[in-house]
Formats: sequence, C-alpha cells, structure tokens
Amino acid sequence: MRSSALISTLAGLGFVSAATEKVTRTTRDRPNRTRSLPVISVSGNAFWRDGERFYVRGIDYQPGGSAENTDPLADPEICSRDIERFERLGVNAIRVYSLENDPDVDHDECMNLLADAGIYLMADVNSPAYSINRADPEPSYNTAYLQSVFATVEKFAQYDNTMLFFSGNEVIDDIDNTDTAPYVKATTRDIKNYIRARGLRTIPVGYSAADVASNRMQTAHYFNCGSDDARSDFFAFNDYSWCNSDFQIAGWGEKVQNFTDYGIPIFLSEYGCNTNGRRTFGELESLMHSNMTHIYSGGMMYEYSLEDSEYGIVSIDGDEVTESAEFENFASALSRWPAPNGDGDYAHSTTQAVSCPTRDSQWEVDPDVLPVMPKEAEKYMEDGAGDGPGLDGPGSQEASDSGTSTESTTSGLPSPSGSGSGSGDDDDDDDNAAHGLVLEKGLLLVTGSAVIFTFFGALLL
Ligand SMILES: *[C@@H]1O[C@H](CO)[C@@H](O)[C@H](O)[C@H]1NC(C)=O
Ligand SMILES: *[C@@H]1O[C@H](CO)[C@@H](O)[C@H](O)[C@H]1NC(C)=O
Ligand SMILES: CC(=O)N[C@H]1CO[C@H](CO)[C@@H](O)[C@@H]1O
Repeated sequence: MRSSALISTLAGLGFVSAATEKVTRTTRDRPNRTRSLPVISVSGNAFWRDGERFYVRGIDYQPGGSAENTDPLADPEICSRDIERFERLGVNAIRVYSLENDPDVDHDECMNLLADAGIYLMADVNSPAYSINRADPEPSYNTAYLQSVFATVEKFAQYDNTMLFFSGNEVIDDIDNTDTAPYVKATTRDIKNYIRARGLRTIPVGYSAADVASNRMQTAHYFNCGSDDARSDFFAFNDYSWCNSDFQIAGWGEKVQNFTDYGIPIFLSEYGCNTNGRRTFGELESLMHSNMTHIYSGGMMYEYSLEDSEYGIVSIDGDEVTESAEFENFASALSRWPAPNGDGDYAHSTTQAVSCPTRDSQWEVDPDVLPVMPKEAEKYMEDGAGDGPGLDGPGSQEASDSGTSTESTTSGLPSPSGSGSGSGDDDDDDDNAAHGLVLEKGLLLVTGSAVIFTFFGALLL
C-alpha cells in the first residue's frame, strides 16, 4: 500500500523510473536527480541553514544494530517505511552508522524521500570491516581503508541533505586506547583534503566520541587543536548521563561550562539513558534552552529501532513495525520543546582552535605529530576514489599491503592534498552564498617556532 502511494507521488514528480527500477546505477550528470534542501554550514560555534541557526533534533537509525551491518538507505522499501515515522516524530536529522559505497547501490530514492521530509543525514564514513583498528591502529590506517572512506564521501557529498560526515565513531572508547586518536585525526584531515581536492561541496567533518568521562575533554581539545587542515569542523559526543532526570542532576551544567570558548559546534551524537524507566526525553527541554544553546546545537536520540540493547522506540519484525509508548513520548517532547527562535546567543567569533591537550597517563598522544597520508592514496585526490568495496568487501584492517603511512608530520604542516592549507578554499562559496552564508578562514602567522592560526570568518547575510 505504502509503496504504491509512494510510486504515484514520485511519478507526479517525474521520478517514476527511479521508483520502479529498484536499483539504478548512479550517473553524475543525470539532471534533477536529487531534490534539494538548503545545505547546512558552520560559522562560529553553530550550524546554519539559510541564514538561520540550525539545531540538531534527530534520531540514530541503525535497524539490525551494528552486528547486522546493513545500510537502511540502500533499500527504498525499508527507508520509506521508516521515513514516514521520522516525519511523524518531527526529527530533522538521522544518523546512519554503515553506508554502502558499492557503486551499484543507489541512494537517490531514500535521500530524496528524506529531503522531501526535511531530514538531513549524518553519515558515518566507516563500517565494521573498514575502520581504524583500536587494537592495532597503525597498520589499519592504510590505502584500502582510505579508498573506502573516500568512496563513501564521494557518494554522499552529492546530496544537499548530507549534513556532515563522522570521520570516526567511538574509536577511543577507553582510557587505554587514546593512541588511536592520531589516526582518526589524520582521517579527518584526509577527508577534508579529499573534499577540497575533488571540488565537492564543503561538508562539515568531525568525530563522534564515546561516553568516556575520563578523556572527553582531551578528546574534544585534540580534535580542535593545531593545524586547520586536520581540525574538525564540529565535535559530537555520546552522553547517557541524563536518566529521566534534569539539567542539574545530570550534571549538564558542567558540560556547558567545560565547553565555553570551544570554538566549533558541539552536539550530542547519542543521548537517551534507559536505566530509569520509560523515557520522557526531557533532555530536549535543556538542549533547546538558553542554558545550552550558546554552546550546544542539539542532539540525536539513541535510537530508532529496538535492538538487544533496548534503546529503540519501534520494534521491527519482518514488515511489521510496532511503535512503543516511547515513540509517542519522543514525538511529544519534540513538539513541546521546539527549536528556539533567534541565534541562541552563539559565539559570534569565527570557528577557532583551542590548545592541544598535554600528554599524560590518560592521554597518550603527542599533540604535535600526525601520520602523513599513505603515498599510495594520493592518487585518489586527483582521480577520485573510484568504486567503493561495499559493506561486504574483504575489509581493510589487515590490508597494510595496500600502503601505509611511512612518515609523520608535525602540526602546522598539511599532508599532501589537492590544494593546500585551509586558505583559499573558496570553491563552494557560490553555493553557500546562495544559501545566505559564507565562511572564510585562513591566515597563517609563523612566530618563532610557534605556529599560530588565526581565523577570520565573515558572515555575509
Ligand atoms: C570538565 O572538565 C574537567 C577538567 O578537564 C574534568 O575533570 C571534568 O571531568 C569535566 N566534566 C565533564 C562533565 O566533562
Ligand atoms: C537551567 O539552569 C538552571 C541553573 O542550573 C536550572 O535550575 C534549570 O533547571 C535549567 N533549566 C533547563 C531547562 O535546563
Ligand atoms: C522538477 C525540477 O526540479 N525541475 C528542474 C530540473 O532542472 C532544471 C534546470 O536546473 C530546472 O529548470 C527545473 O525546474
């Protein structure tokens, strides 16, 4: 029923071929292939859409859980089933943890349905088989890995409603694997360079941190310090401290305090503690309140579908989807606590770097050294990544023979890239200007041995 309604809607819009041939191969120049939403950009410590502050009011979307490792946006029957519910909830963003980069998988239909519903995608560029290996990070930062990452970036950069890329998800998940951080930061840098070198739309890139209190601040600072090339465009962390409680009991005041002057947007990439009864999602009241809006840009509720961890608000059994009481609670919370008007008193200064965390027993990272991108991966900057291996490919963690990093660079020196360091990345200004916002950055001052970056942003409304 739903799918025939869908087909007639699509036919009305001239999309009948995409709807009836289930999988169509992506071609770059097919006109009117994707429907558009205003792109999301970053200025100061906030996200913007059409010159207005944009708050994340989203839901994490991983039907089947991480073990299943499937991409729900690769199947229009699955995504249309769920997008109808996202609309009823009133979310404006979803996060998908594993995305298919196999070129034969077409995302146009699901991305268009999301755009029609006003929903943005937060795209994880990693998947279980193509990711940095916590246990042995160095060999896993290799060319096969980057090829998969870049193929995902290339595939999703074409959609206006791709809001951002997560360059890593919970890679540091303990006090004793902080040594993975440089590889995630190098990946962040490589994605930013790839986007620039390929002339793709400027899409924010950043890390999604695990809920690990002992090194949250070091992690946040590390990803926003040093060379502009490798600095994140935003920071997100998972937070399960609010268990049907309130701003004070959850200790969120300190989380606001700690990020004063952080300089780039922050949001919660997962929230929704489930250990204190049926959830009512009062988090939204605070996330949308002036207690937080000067520092935080909202959050993503974990999660849509009920899996073994019991966070979901719908249970899915074959074609049958059952909404739980928490589904209604989440919809009510979203409607009761809308995004505030105005700019939320965001930090008007432009995006800025912070000092790097010092090395200590909780943070075993030299702030000044990053691995240079593997030489074998340089060709992708010019030629593109080519066909991605797909989620079911052979995997990259053991593929060190594809080429690994053989040298390090100190911060301030960009890794080889298409067009250098941060300044002059103006390719997309026309595009962004059309949506009311341009971010300019870049001026490098070298004083003695210290490298100081100053960023000037211009808000052209
Ligand atoms: C705030 O920062 C301090 C100092 O870095 C840290 O010890 C504390 O755990 C942080 N609090 C939170 C809630 O992250
Ligand atoms: C805002 O902060 C004040 C002071 O901590 C607290 O009493 C109040 O409950 C908070 N309100 C919200 C909605 O977070
Ligand atoms: C239906 C639709 O969006 N049509 C557009 C296709 O692209 C051309 C050229 O950009 C536009 O003029 C049409 O309005």
